[in-house]
Amino acid sequence: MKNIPIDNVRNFALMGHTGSGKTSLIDSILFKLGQVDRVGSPENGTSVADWTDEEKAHEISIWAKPFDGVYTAASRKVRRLVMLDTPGFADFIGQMVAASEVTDASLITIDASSGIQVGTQRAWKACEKRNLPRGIAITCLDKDDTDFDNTLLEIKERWGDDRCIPMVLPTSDGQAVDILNCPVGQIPDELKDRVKGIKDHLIELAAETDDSLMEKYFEGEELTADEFSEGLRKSVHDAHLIPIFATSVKTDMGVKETMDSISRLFPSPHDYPVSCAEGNEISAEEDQPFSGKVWRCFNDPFIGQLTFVRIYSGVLKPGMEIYNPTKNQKEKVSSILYVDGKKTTEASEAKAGDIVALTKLKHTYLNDSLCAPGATIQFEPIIFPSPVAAYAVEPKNKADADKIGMALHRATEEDPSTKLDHNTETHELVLWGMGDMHLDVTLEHIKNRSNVEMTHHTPKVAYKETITGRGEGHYKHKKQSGGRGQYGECYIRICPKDPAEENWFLNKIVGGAIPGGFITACEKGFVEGLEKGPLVGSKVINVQVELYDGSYHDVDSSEVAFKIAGSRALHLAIEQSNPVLLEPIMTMKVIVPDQFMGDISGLLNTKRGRILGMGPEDGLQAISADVPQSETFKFCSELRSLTSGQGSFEMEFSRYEKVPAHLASKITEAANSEKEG
Ligand SMILES: Nc1nc2c(ncn2[C@@H]2O[C@H](COP(=O)(O)OP(=O)(O)OP(=O)(O)O)[C@@H](O)[C@H]2O)c(=O)[nH]1
Ligand SMILES: [Mg+2]
Repeated sequence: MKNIPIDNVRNFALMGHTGSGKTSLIDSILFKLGQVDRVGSPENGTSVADWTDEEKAHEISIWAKPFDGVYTAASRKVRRLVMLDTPGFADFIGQMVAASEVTDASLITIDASSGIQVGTQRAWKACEKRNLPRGIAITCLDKDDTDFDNTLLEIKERWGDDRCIPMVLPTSDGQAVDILNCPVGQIPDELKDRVKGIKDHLIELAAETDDSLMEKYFEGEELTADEFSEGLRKSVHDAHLIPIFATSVKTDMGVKETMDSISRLFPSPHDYPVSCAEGNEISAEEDQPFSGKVWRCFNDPFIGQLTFVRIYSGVLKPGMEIYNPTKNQKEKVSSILYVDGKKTTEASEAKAGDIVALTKLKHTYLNDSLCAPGATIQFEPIIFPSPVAAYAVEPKNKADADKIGMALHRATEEDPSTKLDHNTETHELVLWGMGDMHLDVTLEHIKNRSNVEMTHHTPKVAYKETITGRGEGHYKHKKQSGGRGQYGECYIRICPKDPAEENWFLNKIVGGAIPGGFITACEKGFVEGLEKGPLVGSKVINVQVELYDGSYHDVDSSEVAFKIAGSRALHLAIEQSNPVLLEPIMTMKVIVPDQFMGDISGLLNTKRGRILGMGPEDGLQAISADVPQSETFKFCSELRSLTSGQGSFEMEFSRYEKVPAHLASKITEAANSEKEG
């Protein structure tokens, strides 16, 4: 890669609603950068960006991917464009979040035929979080019934008239004008007044970035060309100016002008210092110690482990020793790769602003920091949304049982918005993700990569049981069948235990009715007895057991005999103590636009939800509610369809609660018939 000074690097992520043309724009840009000899398209499977089997099959992007190239702008200035294509589909939000955390700016795409959509708002929100500089490409302007000005108006109404300024305007004959670069004489008559008005407004925005420029402006003095362009860059940097670009990849309109405008206006890594965990600012200087953050890991079937790093400072070269402060491990840089879709190019060095993949790192994983040995620069980890949808998975062929653990482990390690949960109570392997599509794609990816097929079903709920009354139990385990017999007898009382109380076992044996060693054996029997309750065979919790009497035999008593006596006595006692079924309750926070409040309250009601509160949050409404876990497995898809994708939610385990009696009997019957069947 040509050695381009850091000041001339433009690093940005394409973000926006699914289908708004991000990947198509990347394909078009890569063609203009000379990276490919014809323009690829996600539509017909020729996209350089959407190249994986899963992306081709679903015709959407699934993973965030870096691309870069050297661009000679219309001004003859040479810029390096480092771009991240991100998926817009809601299930893959984790990839967009990661990309937005490691780039210096964002280009948000809005399909002119649809306007601002829920994915556009998600992208905007992610930018707001870091006050990320951003521009907006209005795409698909070749489509019927699209109108640049209508979409522009919608954008201005949503995000500010003064701030959202068109920089690349369409002409009535399907061309585009880069208003800052087009010589006045070449501006079509239809746009002359408009361009002048915009430029006047831009001068004001540029002047506002600096007191001395403001003074000049008020005194009627003209800003120099440098003052004007630097002022605009600063205004974009501060997200006070959001440049808007008119594009269509189908008619090749406005793409080059957008690249020129981005090259001119977007920040360089120098303009965007990041803070490390210790609070120090790391600036993108080559002569500073190397530092970087891992934002994605991927196991390439041919190359092996690829660790994608955003470099924040210094220079990285093959063969260098580096340090992973997150894991306190040394690493050695093997190859440094620029990855453009399927194509990889070995680099002799990489520096601040770059997004590269390192091969063969041994201890480094997603969200780890890397730095020069002795520097100990650590960055805050990227916070990913928690997964909310789950599949219980099983191998399709029993012979693959050994392989699925490894394959799932690898997939979840690569994708931070998935989680693997080995539920020891239901004995199920549960894969969590951001929605059914995400889970389906993860299973497809595993099948394509590891040749392991899985089936899935709704996970079982890990019910528990407890008692609501007191009970007594007595069991004498006595067997005489020739040779040494078995003997152990115990008497117990049980009662409900306060969850905060740690002590569940009370030894009230007096006078040596049961010798010490056999008391421990009884205790083991109680522990075993609590593992399988009488209702559905699940764990029994919050029970206090008091052992108060028993008897033993000098010859026949053994640990085993007392363990059996303990476990049986406990079961008898539980049966007398009004056992009840408990279910896990999740606390949910559902976020929806105002107009869906009624529908969501209704939906939560049908799910036995208890609304805890509601109130405004970031222009939307947040409803918090307690919902039994058994009712949450389909909530993700129901919420999406009810709100046309505009609702989102998160949830966490809260506590166990009694299952209402009418449901408990159904669950108990089902569990018993399953046992018998
Ligand atoms: N007519 C027209 N169609 C376009 C244009 N840009 C993209 N498309 C089509 O729109 C569809 C979606 O485009 P993508 O580039 O895959 O959209 P995306 O934003 O990457 O979508 P996700 O990856 O799902 O987030 C494809 O069928 C494209 O061919 C355009 O400028 N004009
Ligand atoms: Mg895409």
